[in-house]
Amino acid sequence: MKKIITLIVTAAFVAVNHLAVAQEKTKTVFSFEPLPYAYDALEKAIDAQTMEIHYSRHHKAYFDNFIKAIAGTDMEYMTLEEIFGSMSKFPASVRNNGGGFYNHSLFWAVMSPDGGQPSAALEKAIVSTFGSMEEFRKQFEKAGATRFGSGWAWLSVDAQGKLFISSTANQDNPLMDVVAERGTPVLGLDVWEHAYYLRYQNKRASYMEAFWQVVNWNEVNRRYQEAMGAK
Ligand code: MN3
Repeated sequence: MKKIITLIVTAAFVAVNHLAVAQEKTKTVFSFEPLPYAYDALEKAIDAQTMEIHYSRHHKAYFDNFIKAIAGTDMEYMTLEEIFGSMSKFPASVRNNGGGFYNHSLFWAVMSPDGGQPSAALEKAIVSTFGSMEEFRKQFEKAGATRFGSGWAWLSVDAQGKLFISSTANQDNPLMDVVAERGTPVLGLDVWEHAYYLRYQNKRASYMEAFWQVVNWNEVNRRYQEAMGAK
């Protein structure tokens, strides 16, 4: 009898252990989300052809190459935030394509043809950090304008809950441990030439100025609130 009970207990233990391993080994679902508006929805700032090429070719290629780069590795079980937090341990293909996948997903979300206004909380934080909304826009545009070559301009929340503006090269972002100024991005602007060249040619400054007309403040407000809630 004792032997049978031991067997049952052992079997149950093995089963529970298997279940725990199976749960631990659930792959993360990375999905290529549809653009939340039509290609021509942001015409007042970005033309439809640029949007179509940018989303369906550039962004899609980053996504596909990221999925290939993590295939068969532990990264298939990690979130993007976890991967970025240990970015220095992983290959450049993951940094470039995982960054490209995340950055563009954020970029589409923080734009909209009708994006509302900064919330009272966000506007207060922007004014207390940068002096005024106007000064914030100026500093953000400067971060993009002074990025030599390709990269991004960001508004992020740091570990102390303070806003800061930064710029990263290529497809890096403030979540990565390889980046000097780290935080949670709430607004990002792609300043690669592919983001603006058809309409603006080499006039990056004009593109950045037009960007404010299509910022989805409702989404930026949501991301700001979420980042502050996590402090
Ligand atoms: Mn891009």
